[in-house]
Amino acid sequence: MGALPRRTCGVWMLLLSLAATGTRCIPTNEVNLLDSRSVMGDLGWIAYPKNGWEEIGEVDENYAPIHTYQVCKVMEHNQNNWLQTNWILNEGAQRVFVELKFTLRDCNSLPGGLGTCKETFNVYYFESNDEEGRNIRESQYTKIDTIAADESFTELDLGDRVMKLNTEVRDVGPLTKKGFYLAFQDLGACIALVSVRVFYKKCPFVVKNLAHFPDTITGSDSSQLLEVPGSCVNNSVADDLPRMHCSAEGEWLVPIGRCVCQAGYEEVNGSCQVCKPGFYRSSLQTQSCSKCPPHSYTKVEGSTSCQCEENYYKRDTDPTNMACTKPPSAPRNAISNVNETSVFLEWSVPEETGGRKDLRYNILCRKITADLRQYEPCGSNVRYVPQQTGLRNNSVRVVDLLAHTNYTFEVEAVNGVTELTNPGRQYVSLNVTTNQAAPSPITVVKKGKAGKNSITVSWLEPDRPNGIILEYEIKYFEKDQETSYTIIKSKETAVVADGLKPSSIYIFQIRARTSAGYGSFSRRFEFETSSYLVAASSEQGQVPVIAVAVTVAIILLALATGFLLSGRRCGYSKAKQDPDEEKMHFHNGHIKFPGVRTYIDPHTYEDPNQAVHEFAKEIDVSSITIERVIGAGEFGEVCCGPLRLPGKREYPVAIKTLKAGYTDKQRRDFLGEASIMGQFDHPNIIHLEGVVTKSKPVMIITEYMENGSLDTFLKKNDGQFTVIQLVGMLRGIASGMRYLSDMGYVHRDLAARNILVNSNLVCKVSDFGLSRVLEDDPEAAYTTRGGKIPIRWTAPEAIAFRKFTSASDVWSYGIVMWEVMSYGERPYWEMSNQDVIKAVEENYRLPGPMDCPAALYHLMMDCWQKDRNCRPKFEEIVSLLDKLIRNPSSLKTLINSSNRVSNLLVEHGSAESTVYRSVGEWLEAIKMGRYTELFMESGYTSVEVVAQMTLEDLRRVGVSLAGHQKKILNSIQEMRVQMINPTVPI
Ligand code: ACK
Repeated sequence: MGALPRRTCGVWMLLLSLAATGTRCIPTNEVNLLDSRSVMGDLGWIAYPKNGWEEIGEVDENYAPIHTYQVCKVMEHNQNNWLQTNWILNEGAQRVFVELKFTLRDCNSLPGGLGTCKETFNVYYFESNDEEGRNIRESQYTKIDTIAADESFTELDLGDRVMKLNTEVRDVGPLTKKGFYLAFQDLGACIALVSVRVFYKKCPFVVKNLAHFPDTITGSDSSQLLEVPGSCVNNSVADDLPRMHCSAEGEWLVPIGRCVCQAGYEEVNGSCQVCKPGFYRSSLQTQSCSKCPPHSYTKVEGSTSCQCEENYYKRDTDPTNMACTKPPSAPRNAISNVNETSVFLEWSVPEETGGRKDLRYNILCRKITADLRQYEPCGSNVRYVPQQTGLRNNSVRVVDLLAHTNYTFEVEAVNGVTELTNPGRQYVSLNVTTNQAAPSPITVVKKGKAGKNSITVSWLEPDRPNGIILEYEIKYFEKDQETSYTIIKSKETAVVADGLKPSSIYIFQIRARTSAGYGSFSRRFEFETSSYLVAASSEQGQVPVIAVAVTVAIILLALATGFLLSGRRCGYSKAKQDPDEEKMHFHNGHIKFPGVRTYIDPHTYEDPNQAVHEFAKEIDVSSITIERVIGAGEFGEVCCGPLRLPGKREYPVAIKTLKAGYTDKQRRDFLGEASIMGQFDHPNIIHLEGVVTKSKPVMIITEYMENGSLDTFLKKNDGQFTVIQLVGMLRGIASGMRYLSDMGYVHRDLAARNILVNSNLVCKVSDFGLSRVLEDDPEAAYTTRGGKIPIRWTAPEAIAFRKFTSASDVWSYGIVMWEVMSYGERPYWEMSNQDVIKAVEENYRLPGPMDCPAALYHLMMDCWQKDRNCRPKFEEIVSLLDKLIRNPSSLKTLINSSNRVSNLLVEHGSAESTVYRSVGEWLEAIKMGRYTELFMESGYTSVEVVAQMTLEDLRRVGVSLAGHQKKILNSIQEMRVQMINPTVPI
């Protein structure tokens, strides 16, 4: 018999199969339809002929059967041994895999049987929908493949028990029936079929992008990709179901789309988990559950939104992550500012903005009816700038109101949730009375007589004067030279513009002023001056005579008129030709000649009440609360308390009262101060709030100055301030005085007691009276000429012959400087007024206060120059003090204390003469006056600037002669020494 002994063969095959296979781990994407190794009982395969394939029934160490079939008819001819598996259900797979593990004997290693020995076997399959059992004929099988061994074993291997196991896999398909049989055909080989595994491949269930993809059997074709729709996991959704592709190898490829957790759920580890109470998820766009925004809550799981707390609201359009909000409270601190027939309303944001950014304001306007009984809506004629409702800014201008009418404005605050609530309107209201409207523009302007240098212009009253016209303002300038213009103020309807160039066109514009203010300027009118040539040639000889005669007549008439008028007007307006006319020149918006009078003396009003009401606002007594008395004035007590103007913030004011039993003159004088003060507007001049004249007591309301009058304040704080602080105070006073002198106002009683100090140490000039100097100043004494004058503060020329000017104010300013630097010491101590007058007359001056910087004492001494023209102007004082403040080291040099003798006066010596007032004066003194113009043109207009000059500068100015350069430079050098180390004559 040519077969290997069965027993022996069975043992080596068994060992081999165990060693080779071990514990089998099947990939998850393979599904076994048959695994011979895992069948516990009889495999039930059929071998025919019966002596072909035979099963070797062995068990492994776990006593599990190992089904191994072997055949080894290598010595016999014509072998055709079939081994048929039982029916294998394909479970829907169209393509299955057959994995064979086997060993095969190397024919060469067999003794003799080479002619018949085979080294391959065939594998077949047969498809059927039912079990066919043995009824399949060989011809019905379809061949899958001929299987050859990669490695065959030899006799030697057998001895070593080293077996070589082959594994071959073949795929079968497409399958179309429910099941199939496999068959193994042996044609004369020595084979042991250790295991047969039949499986198909699937793409296993997977959750990808929040979608389930089911187990999916791969397609029938090895290159086929099956598109598989996923289904969203619980609580997730998708617009388009996501898809994936199952490859023939059982791999998921190319995922498309995804599901997202529905609102109220969030994705955690591939599933959708519900939002906890207190959290919400409203939109599929957000990733995860969010905490409820401020002022909202949710008590349930899976919330898609949060509910607002009580009294909090949300608009549908509010983002879900926005806090719940409230309507705003009413606007605060609303104030109004009336300008003729327009009113500017301004307010502060409400205390409670409700937490929203869409805060807006609406304005409701009502006006009092003609019968003054009730309010009615303002109507559509009123305009609101920028608009009436939905205002974003805290202000609005309401224009085109009726003049002299009472209005109520309600400023309502609203926001996006106002309409969702019903808390009542949140508004602040303001009562406003419009002023008289300004006059309408002048429309008719005519050219009168035009001379070579002048044009007479006349005009008609405006169509709507809206009150009594107080004056006209005539602005004119040479055509195309608008930056340099002149303004004439006139009470008449005609003026003569003079100082003009011949044959030149001038532009004129005129506007009227009533107590309501200025109207708009008229349109521009162009008028031309005449020329000599034209006049001479056209009038042909005769006319010049007439012209000269007319001119002379006009001049005489003008002189006569001027004379008469100046007599009538007490001569106060020395700068004017016509007392009803004022003239100011402007260049680039600045007054060209400061000092030209713009202050209007209330005396010039026939009715003093008119003056008061022109310059001072009438305040309703109910707006004032008198809290305490702070002092005694000439006319009555001075009190302080809060002023509460309708629509304005409350602030403290000083209240000067006119005591009961006053005479008409006293009332006039008392209110005269308000008429003066009301004309000023400067940070160093006490500010007038208004007057109370319609009830008693009559009052003047001014800003409140916390630190009271400067002299008392300094005495109280002796030695407490730095020099810079003291100079700062002096600078403020000088600045206020510069303003007054520019306005043409002479104070006459400048003294520390008449300066008030506020909490920021700002000093303001106060005490503006008409007869005040004579009446109410306790320092004022009667002079030999009968006037009552504050001797110690007053310049000698004012004492001697009442020459009160800004220059005499400068003298007083010098005394104020002395008071400040000596912390409120009394000037000239206890000397009598008579002795003071005498000493000053004899050129004695106050000595420098203790520790006073030399530069300041030097300035004081300048203010006390006998010749008033030699005293510095306030303008110069301000700029000098500014320089000292900017350069504090300049204040370090003090007056030599050993030379300072208190209680003695110092002689006003000649050393002062080396200090030059102007560049011109200096150049004249060194006989270089010819260069004055060149210096001025080059901007070297003050000695301070000149003191910085170098040789280069001199050359640039145009001083080219070496000798002159030397002379000037030497003098500049001296000037510098003088400035650094001012000589104080002791
Ligand atoms: O030195 P005082 O406290 O300051 O005493 C006088 C007093 O009234 C009599 O004039 C004080 N006084 C005057 N006007 C004002 C003001 N606007 N603010 C504060 N105090 C003032 C002054």
